Amino acid sequence: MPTIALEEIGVPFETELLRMNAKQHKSPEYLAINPKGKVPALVVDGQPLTENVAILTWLNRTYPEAKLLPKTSSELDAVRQTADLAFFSGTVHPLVTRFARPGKFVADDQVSSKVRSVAVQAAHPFWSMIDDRLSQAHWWYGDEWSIVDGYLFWAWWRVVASGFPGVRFQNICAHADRMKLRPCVVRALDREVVNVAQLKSEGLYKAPS
Ligand SMILES: N[C@@H](CCC(=O)N[C@@H](CS)C(=O)NCC(=O)O)C(=O)O
Repeated sequence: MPTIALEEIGVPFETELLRMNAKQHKSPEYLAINPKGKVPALVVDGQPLTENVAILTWLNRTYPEAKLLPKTSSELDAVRQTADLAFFSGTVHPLVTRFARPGKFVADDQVSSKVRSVAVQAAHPFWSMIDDRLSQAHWWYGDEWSIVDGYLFWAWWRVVASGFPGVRFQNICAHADRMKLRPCVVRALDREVVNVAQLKSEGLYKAPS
């Protein structure tokens, strides 16, 4: 999602493809950037910033004209936006990972299919809550698009591409369709196509399960 945010801002930036199937995110070069071995990391003037919540918050503060998050009138409302980003980062994102890449957690095929079904059950109330929220408005914050929509879209796109039958959550599906029309998302997905082609050419692409 930092890619969606950076595309929305319109500032020049470069992305670096990490070959996770070749464990490049655990290489000494990458660990020097992010010792946690996690993606994403944003390097600003040679200084790395990690964690989606921090990266998106920093981008919002640095480029306020891009309106990645709606303007707030109190400190409490501003921190509530952080809570929304943290919800996607700390609750939704890990459940999506357990569904999309269960083999990361357990090698045994039967156990990993159990990981997937537990992730589906655990995620259900959250998808329902999000779907209800989107029945009231087009975007997470009503009429105003924000990068929280970007995080939701990323999570949904990933889980559906991995075989999650998302059709019962009609409002999230409609949200994803709206997102795909936004130029920042079109450009971010174009970058993804280039990355997938590159990984395929190197024999390092693993299709979502
Ligand atoms: N808390 C981190 C988590 C990021 C995360 O889990 N990224 C995944 C890719 S979507 C990752 O780096 N996985 C590699 C691994 O865990 O080995 C954040 O929000 O930035």
